[in-house]
Amino acid sequence: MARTPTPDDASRMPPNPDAHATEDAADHQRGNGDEPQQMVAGQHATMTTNQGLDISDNQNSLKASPRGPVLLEDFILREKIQHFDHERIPERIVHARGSAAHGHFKLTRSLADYTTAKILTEVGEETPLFTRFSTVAGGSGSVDTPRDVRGFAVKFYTKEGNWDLVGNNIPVFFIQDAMKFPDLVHAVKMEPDRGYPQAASAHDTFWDFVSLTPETFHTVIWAMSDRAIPRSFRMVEGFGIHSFRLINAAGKSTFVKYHWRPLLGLQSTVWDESAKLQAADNDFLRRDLFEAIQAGKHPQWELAVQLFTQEEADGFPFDHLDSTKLIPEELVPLTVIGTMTLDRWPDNFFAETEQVAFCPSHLVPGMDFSNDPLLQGRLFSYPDTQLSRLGSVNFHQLPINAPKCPFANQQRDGHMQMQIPKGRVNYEPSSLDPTSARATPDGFRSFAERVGTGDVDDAPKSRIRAESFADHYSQARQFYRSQTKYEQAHIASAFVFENSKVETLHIRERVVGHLRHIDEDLAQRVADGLGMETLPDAPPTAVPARDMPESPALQIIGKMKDTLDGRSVGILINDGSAAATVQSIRQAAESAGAMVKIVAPKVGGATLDDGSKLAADGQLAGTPSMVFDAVAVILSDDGAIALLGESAAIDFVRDAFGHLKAIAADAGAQKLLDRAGIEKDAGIVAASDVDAFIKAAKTRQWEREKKVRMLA
Ligand code: HDE
Repeated sequence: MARTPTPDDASRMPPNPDAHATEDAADHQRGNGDEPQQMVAGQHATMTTNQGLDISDNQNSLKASPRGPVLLEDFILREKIQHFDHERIPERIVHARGSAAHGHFKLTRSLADYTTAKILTEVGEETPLFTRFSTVAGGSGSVDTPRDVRGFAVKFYTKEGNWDLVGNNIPVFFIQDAMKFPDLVHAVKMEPDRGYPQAASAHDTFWDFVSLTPETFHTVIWAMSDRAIPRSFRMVEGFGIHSFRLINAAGKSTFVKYHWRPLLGLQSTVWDESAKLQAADNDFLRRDLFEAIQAGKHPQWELAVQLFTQEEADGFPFDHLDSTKLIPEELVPLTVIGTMTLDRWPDNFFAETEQVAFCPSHLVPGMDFSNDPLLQGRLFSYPDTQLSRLGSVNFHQLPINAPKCPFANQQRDGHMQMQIPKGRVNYEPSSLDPTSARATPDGFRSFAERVGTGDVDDAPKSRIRAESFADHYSQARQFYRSQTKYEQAHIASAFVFENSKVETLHIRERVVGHLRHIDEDLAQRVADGLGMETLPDAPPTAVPARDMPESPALQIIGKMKDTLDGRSVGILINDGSAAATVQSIRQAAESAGAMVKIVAPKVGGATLDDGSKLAADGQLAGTPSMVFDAVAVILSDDGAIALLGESAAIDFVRDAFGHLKAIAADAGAQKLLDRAGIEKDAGIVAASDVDAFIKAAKTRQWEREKKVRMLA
């Protein structure tokens, strides 16, 4: 019986010459024949099974007859389906949703006085790295823009081994002791009986836990600030949070805190924008990072350090071992020591972004830990979780995790061993193989800290929280009072929003009670926003808040840059739009550093007034103004009238206005603005005044906010 032709017939065509070229490359990669041969996906001209058997038909399973049962014998079908069935691995228990990029770090200032670590002493050296940004609470398939802390984890492939700086975009953490981490995470994740909310802290269990755990309040107030709703991963700061140690050649220890500062400046969204972005584009931050890197706009961060001695730490008004505290920049200034550039998107999301395994105990000689009890717990947790996630003690052999310097020891075997160690010697000491790996005096040494001095008290062992950790409110107060009035309003509103989702009244009351310790005005605003008749009592506290000097470095607005560099501008057009105006706005925005996208009712584009056809980058219904930093609306009279009946067009301008963005409009577009009820202000400019538009587009119109939103 004649076989029905199938699409696979095409794949039986002779392999193309390019495929042979890549096959050569694969052969080259296989080395001189000594190493095990590995087929790299996509680098072989013909399709094979996992055993290297050429496949002749990738469309049809093997059947007893054309309409008969499929045969168990069909090992090709079984292999394919079985591999597919096992594609997923457990997602990270926290930070499941992430996006990453390759890049490098270049040291500009040596820390040789403080450390022997080559990565921090060899000025001009470029160290390859891999950086993963993440949300914390949501699953791997959740959204990019919930209110949440962002992970900021960097793996430096140094000459002396991998150094992982596994930080967050907020410089403090919710809890002081690793013992509380599973409780914190259980409380913030979806509730166990109902399975929601996904990726949100606005629910009873989170606020129940934090309101019973006063140490969380400093980080909670950061998480209620606009830091938790960033505009882009490219525009977040990063913090190692804990104090670490640097050790110099003389064995002297200096404490260090690490800070990443984005060269594009900080930038946040407003909450309504963030919430709408979750519908407009689940992948907003991932797409933003990908598109910027693909466009050659490689994001950069300065690495800065705060260095301090044990004696200086002894004089701080708080305990530097307490991760709920930061060291204000005014107390210990930041020294910039180098720059990170992210310039390459991973080739494969699973192999790299998903399988990368960070751990704070990945460090190099010249570095060590502090006694921060949160850090100490992390040292256990990360390698432990990699075992359940990646399934084998050999996860360090995965290409994304393997050091780029030589590594050797007598650890052997285990699931998925990828190496083939040679010889008899798998132990040490040994004399049979003089080339087998030995310890070296130059290797990693722990700082010889003495119990009874410095950080470590001479005291009986106990399960006790140090008294020096007891002040839970002073830095929260300092943070709140250091914000601009706009940011303070956002914080108060975030508390109101989140607690309005809390169904249990006494939890809401407890939260407001804590806020009274931080700032009475904040507590009152939140109580009003929640519709409370009276202010609840503040809970008892061992250490009442002290007033600390304001620290403008804690603001976001103060750290935003008036720039279009790395930002995006959307231009809404329709048939008949003025070609010259579209062109002049596009040119000006691009030369100011922005990426420009054309939005039209049809993705095929629109015919402009000069008869030319301009293709759209996005269709109006799927490209709302949330995805831009500023918008221009260029419409003919007829084009505008056609859009008055299109709510996506009205929303385009209304949302841009509500999200405090600059809008350039020509005469036609004014009809749309009028329909949307938009009043003119400094951010609404004539499309002909390109300079005014670019100036307004570089910032958000904070003064407009009181007109568009009832903030707490
Ligand atoms: Fe993590 N954390 N964490 N964490 N963390 C994980 O490790 C943990 C903490 C951070 O992109 C897990 O590989 C404990 C602070 C980032 O792959 C896990 C404690 C900070 C990432 C884990 C903390 C972080 C993680 C889950 C309290 C900022 C994502 C998957 C003692 C300094 C890394 C994994 C990536 C991931 C444990 C607290 C940052 C379970 C026990 C503080 C950026 O091991």
